[in-house]
Amino acid sequence: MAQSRPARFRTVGDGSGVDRSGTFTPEEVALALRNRGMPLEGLRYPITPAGIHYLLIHFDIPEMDAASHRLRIGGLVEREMTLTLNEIKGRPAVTMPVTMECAGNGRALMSPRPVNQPWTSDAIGTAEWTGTPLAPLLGEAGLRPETADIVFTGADRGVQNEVLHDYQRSLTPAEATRDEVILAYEMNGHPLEPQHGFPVRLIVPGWYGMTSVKWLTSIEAVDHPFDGFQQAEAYRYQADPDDPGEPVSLIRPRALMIPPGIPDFMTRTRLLEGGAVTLKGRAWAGREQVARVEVSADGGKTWSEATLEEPVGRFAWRGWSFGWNAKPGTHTLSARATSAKGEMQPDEEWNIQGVGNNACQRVEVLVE
Ligand SMILES: Nc1nc2c(c(=O)[nH]1)N[C@H]1C(S)=C(S)[C@@H](COP(=O)(O)O)O[C@H]1N2
Ligand SMILES: [Mo]
Repeated sequence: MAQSRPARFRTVGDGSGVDRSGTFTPEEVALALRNRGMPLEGLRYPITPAGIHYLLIHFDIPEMDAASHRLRIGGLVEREMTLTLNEIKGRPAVTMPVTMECAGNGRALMSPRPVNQPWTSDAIGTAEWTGTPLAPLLGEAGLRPETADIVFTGADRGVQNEVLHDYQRSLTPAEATRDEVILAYEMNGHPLEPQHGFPVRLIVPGWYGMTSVKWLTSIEAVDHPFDGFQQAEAYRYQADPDDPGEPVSLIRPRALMIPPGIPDFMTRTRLLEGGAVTLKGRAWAGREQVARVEVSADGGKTWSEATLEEPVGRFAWRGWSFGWNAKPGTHTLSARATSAKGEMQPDEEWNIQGVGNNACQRVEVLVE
Protein backbone atom coordinates (compact mmCIF):
# COMPACT_ATOMS: atom_id res chain seq x y z
CA MET A 1 0.00 0.00 0.00
CA ALA A 2 1.33 3.40 -0.93
CA GLN A 3 2.30 5.62 2.00
CA SER A 4 0.83 9.08 1.68
CA ARG A 5 3.42 11.82 2.18
CA PRO A 6 2.97 13.67 5.45
CA ALA A 7 1.58 17.17 5.07
CA ARG A 8 4.17 19.94 5.45
CA PHE A 9 3.52 23.11 7.36
CA ARG A 10 5.48 26.30 7.24
CA THR A 11 5.15 27.71 10.72
CA VAL A 12 5.44 31.37 11.58
CA GLY A 13 8.86 31.26 13.21
CA ASP A 14 10.36 28.36 11.24
CA GLY A 15 13.91 29.60 11.59
CA SER A 16 14.19 31.41 8.26
CA GLY A 17 13.79 34.91 9.60
CA VAL A 18 14.44 34.38 13.29
CA ASP A 19 16.03 37.27 15.17
CA ARG A 20 18.82 35.63 17.17
CA SER A 21 19.92 38.81 18.95
CA GLY A 22 18.32 37.48 22.13
CA THR A 23 20.43 34.28 22.17
CA PHE A 24 20.83 32.92 25.69
CA THR A 25 24.25 32.64 27.33
CA PRO A 26 25.53 29.13 28.26
CA GLU A 27 25.11 30.13 31.93
CA GLU A 28 21.45 30.95 31.41
CA VAL A 29 20.88 27.68 29.57
CA ALA A 30 22.58 25.78 32.43
CA LEU A 31 20.38 27.53 34.98
CA ALA A 32 17.28 26.81 32.91
CA LEU A 33 18.17 23.09 32.88
CA ARG A 34 18.45 23.06 36.69
CA ASN A 35 15.33 25.14 37.23
CA ARG A 36 12.56 23.85 35.03
CA GLY A 37 9.19 25.42 34.36
CA MET A 38 5.79 23.75 34.22
CA PRO A 39 4.96 22.87 30.60
CA LEU A 40 1.85 24.99 30.00
CA GLU A 41 -0.27 21.97 29.04
CA GLY A 42 0.08 21.25 32.79
CA LEU A 43 -2.51 24.02 33.30
CA ARG A 44 -5.08 21.32 32.58
CA TYR A 45 -4.59 19.85 36.08
CA PRO A 46 -6.21 21.71 39.01
CA ILE A 47 -3.41 20.33 41.22
CA THR A 48 -0.06 20.19 39.44
CA PRO A 49 1.60 16.76 39.60
CA ALA A 50 4.80 17.26 41.64
CA GLY A 51 6.97 16.11 38.73
CA ILE A 52 5.89 19.01 36.51
CA HIS A 53 5.56 21.75 39.18
CA TYR A 54 8.16 24.46 38.46
CA LEU A 55 11.42 24.46 40.41
CA LEU A 56 13.74 27.25 41.51
CA ILE A 57 16.92 26.45 43.40
CA HIS A 58 19.45 29.27 43.75
CA PHE A 59 22.42 27.18 44.86
CA ASP A 60 22.64 23.37 45.37
CA ILE A 61 19.99 21.05 46.77
CA PRO A 62 21.44 20.59 50.28
CA GLU A 63 21.97 17.14 51.83
CA MET A 64 19.27 16.74 54.47
CA ASP A 65 18.61 13.98 57.00
CA ALA A 66 15.07 13.70 58.38
CA ALA A 67 16.10 11.88 61.57
CA SER A 68 18.71 14.40 62.67
CA HIS A 69 16.98 17.50 61.28
CA ARG A 70 16.22 20.25 63.81
CA LEU A 71 14.25 23.45 63.31
CA ARG A 72 15.29 26.14 65.80
CA ILE A 73 12.98 29.00 66.79
CA GLY A 74 15.04 31.65 68.57
CA GLY A 75 16.18 35.25 68.78
CA LEU A 76 13.77 37.63 70.53
CA VAL A 77 11.49 34.95 71.97
CA GLU A 78 10.59 34.11 75.57
CA ARG A 79 11.18 30.38 75.06
CA GLU A 80 13.61 29.07 72.46
CA MET A 81 12.39 25.91 70.75
CA THR A 82 14.13 23.10 68.87
CA LEU A 83 11.77 20.88 66.90
CA THR A 84 12.35 17.51 65.31
CA LEU A 85 10.49 16.58 62.13
CA ASN A 86 8.29 14.21 64.14
CA GLU A 87 7.42 17.01 66.57
CA ILE A 88 6.41 19.24 63.65
CA LYS A 89 4.34 16.40 62.16
CA GLY A 90 2.72 15.75 65.54
CA ARG A 91 1.22 19.24 65.62
CA PRO A 92 -2.20 20.16 64.11
CA ALA A 93 -2.04 19.71 60.35
CA VAL A 94 -3.71 21.56 57.49
CA THR A 95 -3.73 20.74 53.78
CA MET A 96 -4.33 23.47 51.21
CA PRO A 97 -3.86 24.06 47.49
CA VAL A 98 -1.55 27.01 46.86
CA THR A 99 -0.61 28.55 43.53
CA MET A 100 3.09 29.37 43.67
CA GLU A 101 4.83 31.54 41.12
CA CYS A 102 8.45 32.65 40.85
CA ALA A 103 8.91 36.43 40.95
CA GLY A 104 11.12 36.03 37.86
CA ASN A 105 8.33 34.45 35.81
CA GLY A 106 8.24 36.14 32.38
CA ARG A 107 11.77 37.56 32.75
CA ALA A 108 13.09 36.14 29.45
CA LEU A 109 10.18 37.77 27.61
CA MET A 110 11.35 41.23 28.66
CA SER A 111 13.32 43.31 26.20
CA PRO A 112 16.19 43.76 26.86
CA ARG A 113 16.31 40.54 28.86
CA PRO A 114 17.83 40.74 32.37
CA VAL A 115 20.46 37.98 32.65
CA ASN A 116 19.27 35.62 35.40
CA GLN A 117 17.16 32.45 35.50
CA PRO A 118 15.54 32.85 32.04
CA TRP A 119 11.89 32.03 32.64
CA THR A 120 9.36 32.39 29.86
CA SER A 121 5.90 32.22 31.45
CA ASP A 122 6.01 28.78 33.02
CA ALA A 123 7.44 29.32 36.55
CA ILE A 124 4.12 28.33 38.03
CA GLY A 125 2.36 25.45 39.75
CA THR A 126 -0.36 24.63 42.24
CA ALA A 127 0.39 21.96 44.81
CA GLU A 128 -1.53 20.70 47.79
CA TRP A 129 0.71 21.44 50.76
CA THR A 130 0.35 19.78 54.15
CA GLY A 131 1.92 21.27 57.22
CA THR A 132 1.36 22.95 60.55
CA PRO A 133 0.36 26.62 60.95
CA LEU A 134 3.27 28.82 62.01
CA ALA A 135 1.32 31.33 64.16
CA PRO A 136 0.60 28.97 67.11
CA LEU A 137 4.29 27.94 67.18
CA LEU A 138 5.39 31.57 67.31
CA GLY A 139 2.77 32.07 70.03
CA GLU A 140 4.28 29.26 72.12
CA ALA A 141 7.78 30.61 71.61
CA GLY A 142 6.49 34.07 72.64
CA LEU A 143 7.65 36.86 70.33
CA ARG A 144 9.06 39.77 72.34
CA PRO A 145 7.36 43.13 71.66
CA GLU A 146 10.52 44.59 70.10
CA THR A 147 10.42 42.00 67.29
CA ALA A 148 10.55 43.88 63.97
CA ASP A 149 11.20 41.00 61.59
CA ILE A 150 11.32 37.22 61.54
CA VAL A 151 14.16 35.65 59.57
CA PHE A 152 13.76 32.25 57.90
CA THR A 153 16.98 30.43 57.01
CA GLY A 154 17.43 27.53 54.59
CA ALA A 155 20.22 24.96 54.67
CA ASP A 156 21.56 26.06 51.29
CA ARG A 157 24.39 28.53 50.86
CA GLY A 158 26.19 30.18 47.97
CA VAL A 159 27.38 33.38 46.32
CA GLN A 160 25.16 35.70 44.32
CA ASN A 161 26.34 39.10 43.00
CA GLU A 162 29.61 38.44 44.91
CA VAL A 163 27.73 38.16 48.23
CA LEU A 164 28.25 34.95 50.22
CA HIS A 165 25.11 34.01 52.15
CA ASP A 166 22.71 31.38 53.43
CA TYR A 167 19.37 31.52 51.61
CA GLN A 168 17.29 33.73 53.92
CA ARG A 169 14.08 35.71 53.73
CA SER A 170 12.07 37.57 56.35
CA LEU A 171 8.47 38.44 57.14
CA THR A 172 7.09 40.99 59.59
CA PRO A 173 5.33 39.45 62.63
CA ALA A 174 1.96 40.49 61.12
CA GLU A 175 2.70 38.62 57.88
CA ALA A 176 4.35 35.60 59.54
CA THR A 177 1.35 35.03 61.84
CA ARG A 178 -1.32 35.07 59.13
CA ASP A 179 -3.45 31.91 59.30
CA GLU A 180 -2.37 30.55 55.92
CA VAL A 181 1.40 30.56 56.62
CA ILE A 182 2.53 26.98 57.28
CA LEU A 183 5.59 24.82 57.85
CA ALA A 184 5.01 22.20 55.13
CA TYR A 185 6.37 18.66 55.09
CA GLU A 186 4.14 17.15 52.37
CA MET A 187 3.42 18.09 48.77
CA ASN A 188 0.46 16.41 47.03
CA GLY A 189 0.20 13.85 49.83
CA HIS A 190 3.84 12.74 49.78
CA PRO A 191 6.88 13.79 51.80
CA LEU A 192 8.58 16.78 50.14
CA GLU A 193 10.99 15.72 47.41
CA PRO A 194 14.62 16.86 47.91
CA GLN A 195 14.31 19.65 45.32
CA HIS A 196 11.13 21.06 46.90
CA GLY A 197 12.61 21.58 50.39
CA PHE A 198 12.76 18.20 52.19
CA PRO A 199 12.16 17.70 55.06
CA VAL A 200 10.35 20.96 55.89
CA ARG A 201 9.78 24.32 54.20
CA LEU A 202 7.86 27.52 54.68
CA ILE A 203 4.77 28.09 52.51
CA VAL A 204 3.54 31.70 52.33
CA PRO A 205 0.41 31.72 50.12
CA GLY A 206 -0.11 34.87 48.05
CA TRP A 207 3.56 35.91 48.05
CA TYR A 208 5.91 35.26 45.17
CA GLY A 209 7.85 32.02 45.62
CA MET A 210 11.11 33.44 47.03
CA THR A 211 9.34 33.89 50.39
CA SER A 212 8.59 30.17 50.80
CA VAL A 213 12.02 29.18 52.17
CA LYS A 214 12.95 25.54 51.51
CA TRP A 215 15.12 23.25 53.69
CA LEU A 216 14.15 25.37 56.68
CA THR A 217 16.62 25.19 59.59
CA SER A 218 15.89 28.29 61.66
CA ILE A 219 13.32 30.95 62.46
CA GLU A 220 14.74 33.94 64.28
CA ALA A 221 13.00 37.02 65.68
CA VAL A 222 15.12 40.18 65.30
CA ASP A 223 14.67 43.83 66.34
CA HIS A 224 15.46 45.45 62.96
CA PRO A 225 14.29 45.04 59.36
CA PHE A 226 16.30 42.11 57.98
CA ASP A 227 18.66 43.25 55.21
CA GLY A 228 20.17 40.01 53.89
CA PHE A 229 20.94 39.68 50.17
CA GLN A 230 17.75 37.84 49.12
CA GLN A 231 15.64 40.31 51.11
CA ALA A 232 17.20 43.72 50.53
CA GLU A 233 19.20 43.45 47.29
CA ALA A 234 17.46 40.79 45.23
CA TYR A 235 13.72 40.98 44.52
CA ARG A 236 13.26 44.72 44.07
CA TYR A 237 11.33 46.58 41.39
CA GLN A 238 14.16 48.85 40.18
CA ALA A 239 14.16 51.05 37.09
CA ASP A 240 18.00 51.19 37.02
CA PRO A 241 20.90 50.07 39.27
CA ASP A 242 20.81 53.33 41.30
CA ASP A 243 17.07 53.17 41.93
CA PRO A 244 16.45 51.82 45.47
CA GLY A 245 13.09 50.59 44.14
CA GLU A 246 10.39 48.75 46.04
CA PRO A 247 10.54 45.23 47.45
CA VAL A 248 8.73 42.47 45.54
CA SER A 249 6.04 40.89 47.70
CA LEU A 250 2.58 39.67 46.62
CA ILE A 251 1.81 37.81 43.40
CA ARG A 252 0.29 40.01 40.68
CA PRO A 253 -2.73 38.91 38.61
CA ARG A 254 -2.02 36.61 35.68
CA ALA A 255 -3.99 34.40 33.29
CA LEU A 256 -2.33 31.75 31.16
CA MET A 257 -3.86 29.55 28.47
CA ILE A 258 -3.09 25.99 27.53
CA PRO A 259 -1.56 26.49 24.10
CA PRO A 260 -4.27 25.06 21.79
CA GLY A 261 -3.74 22.52 19.00
CA ILE A 262 -0.35 20.93 18.41
CA PRO A 263 3.11 22.56 18.45
CA ASP A 264 5.87 22.95 15.94
CA PHE A 265 8.86 21.28 17.65
CA MET A 266 11.37 24.17 17.49
CA THR A 267 9.27 27.32 17.46
CA ARG A 268 6.31 26.04 19.50
CA THR A 269 4.00 27.81 17.04
CA ARG A 270 0.62 26.16 17.39
CA LEU A 271 -1.14 24.41 14.51
CA LEU A 272 -4.86 23.86 14.69
CA GLU A 273 -7.87 23.10 12.58
CA GLY A 274 -10.38 25.84 11.94
CA GLY A 275 -13.84 25.93 13.49
CA ALA A 276 -15.11 25.99 17.05
CA VAL A 277 -12.22 25.79 19.54
CA THR A 278 -12.51 25.94 23.32
CA LEU A 279 -9.57 27.86 24.75
CA LYS A 280 -8.80 26.96 28.35
CA GLY A 281 -6.46 28.08 31.05
CA ARG A 282 -6.10 29.21 34.64
CA ALA A 283 -5.82 32.58 36.36
CA TRP A 284 -4.67 33.74 39.78
CA ALA A 285 -4.03 36.97 41.67
CA GLY A 286 -2.04 35.96 44.76
CA ARG A 287 -3.92 36.99 47.87
CA GLU A 288 -6.75 38.56 45.83
CA GLN A 289 -9.50 36.83 43.93
CA VAL A 290 -9.60 36.85 40.12
CA ALA A 291 -12.69 38.85 39.15
CA ARG A 292 -12.50 38.44 35.37
CA VAL A 293 -10.51 36.92 32.55
CA GLU A 294 -10.67 38.28 29.01
CA VAL A 295 -9.40 36.72 25.80
CA SER A 296 -8.12 38.39 22.63
CA ALA A 297 -7.61 36.66 19.29
CA ASP A 298 -6.23 39.72 17.51
CA GLY A 299 -3.06 40.55 19.42
CA GLY A 300 -4.82 42.55 22.11
CA LYS A 301 -6.90 44.92 19.96
CA THR A 302 -10.27 43.54 21.11
CA TRP A 303 -11.12 41.52 24.21
CA SER A 304 -14.05 39.24 25.16
CA GLU A 305 -15.11 37.83 28.50
CA ALA A 306 -14.10 34.24 29.41
CA THR A 307 -16.20 31.97 31.64
CA LEU A 308 -14.72 31.38 35.10
CA GLU A 309 -14.71 28.20 37.19
CA GLU A 310 -14.67 28.19 41.00
CA PRO A 311 -11.18 28.76 42.45
CA VAL A 312 -9.35 25.55 43.39
CA GLY A 313 -8.72 27.16 46.79
CA ARG A 314 -8.60 30.50 48.60
CA PHE A 315 -4.95 30.90 47.51
CA ALA A 316 -5.12 28.87 44.30
CA TRP A 317 -5.88 29.54 40.67
CA ARG A 318 -9.27 29.23 38.96
CA GLY A 319 -10.00 27.70 35.57
CA TRP A 320 -11.40 29.71 32.66
CA SER A 321 -12.66 28.84 29.20
CA PHE A 322 -13.58 30.71 26.04
CA GLY A 323 -15.29 29.59 22.84
CA TRP A 324 -13.34 30.79 19.79
CA ASN A 325 -14.29 30.48 16.15
CA ALA A 326 -10.89 29.84 14.55
CA LYS A 327 -10.64 31.12 10.97
CA PRO A 328 -7.76 30.13 8.64
CA GLY A 329 -4.68 32.30 8.98
CA THR A 330 -2.25 33.33 11.71
CA HIS A 331 -3.51 34.77 14.98
CA THR A 332 -2.06 36.00 18.26
CA LEU A 333 -4.09 34.76 21.21
CA SER A 334 -3.89 36.46 24.62
CA ALA A 335 -5.62 36.19 27.96
CA ARG A 336 -5.61 38.73 30.75
CA ALA A 337 -6.82 38.62 34.34
CA THR A 338 -8.20 41.38 36.53
CA SER A 339 -8.25 41.03 40.31
CA ALA A 340 -11.22 41.83 42.52
CA LYS A 341 -9.34 45.03 43.44
CA GLY A 342 -9.37 46.06 39.77
CA GLU A 343 -5.70 45.38 39.07
CA MET A 344 -5.41 44.31 35.41
CA GLN A 345 -2.45 42.70 33.64
CA PRO A 346 -0.41 45.20 31.61
CA ASP A 347 0.64 44.81 27.96
CA GLU A 348 4.27 45.28 28.95
CA GLU A 349 6.48 45.38 32.05
CA TRP A 350 10.17 46.09 32.46
CA ASN A 351 12.49 46.46 35.43
CA ILE A 352 16.18 45.79 35.81
CA GLN A 353 15.90 42.54 37.82
CA GLY A 354 13.17 41.15 35.60
CA VAL A 355 10.66 40.58 38.40
CA GLY A 356 6.88 40.64 38.59
CA ASN A 357 6.44 40.56 34.80
CA ASN A 358 2.75 39.80 34.48
CA ALA A 359 2.42 41.21 30.96
CA CYS A 360 -0.23 39.33 28.94
CA GLN A 361 0.78 36.01 27.44
CA ARG A 362 0.91 35.86 23.61
CA VAL A 363 0.38 32.58 21.80
CA GLU A 364 0.97 32.46 18.03
CA VAL A 365 -1.37 30.07 16.23
CA LEU A 366 -1.62 28.96 12.61
CA VAL A 367 -5.13 27.83 11.68
CA GLU A 368 -5.49 25.53 8.69
N1 LIG B 1 16.26 27.65 50.79
C1 LIG B 1 15.77 28.08 49.63
N2 LIG B 1 14.47 28.34 49.56
C2 LIG B 1 13.92 28.78 48.38
C3 LIG B 1 14.72 28.98 47.24
C4 LIG B 1 16.10 28.67 47.34
O1 LIG B 1 16.88 28.78 46.38
N3 LIG B 1 16.60 28.22 48.56
N4 LIG B 1 14.16 29.47 46.10
C5 LIG B 1 12.94 30.27 46.30
C6 LIG B 1 12.29 30.66 45.07
S1 LIG B 1 12.99 31.98 44.27
C7 LIG B 1 11.14 30.07 44.64
S2 LIG B 1 10.35 30.69 43.28
C8 LIG B 1 10.56 28.91 45.34
C9 LIG B 1 10.38 27.74 44.40
O2 LIG B 1 9.84 26.64 45.05
P1 LIG B 1 9.75 25.24 44.29
O3 LIG B 1 11.10 24.97 43.69
O4 LIG B 1 9.33 24.24 45.29
O5 LIG B 1 8.74 25.42 43.19
O6 LIG B 1 11.36 28.49 46.43
C10 LIG B 1 11.93 29.54 47.18
N5 LIG B 1 12.58 29.01 48.35
MO1 LIG C 1 11.63 32.52 42.49
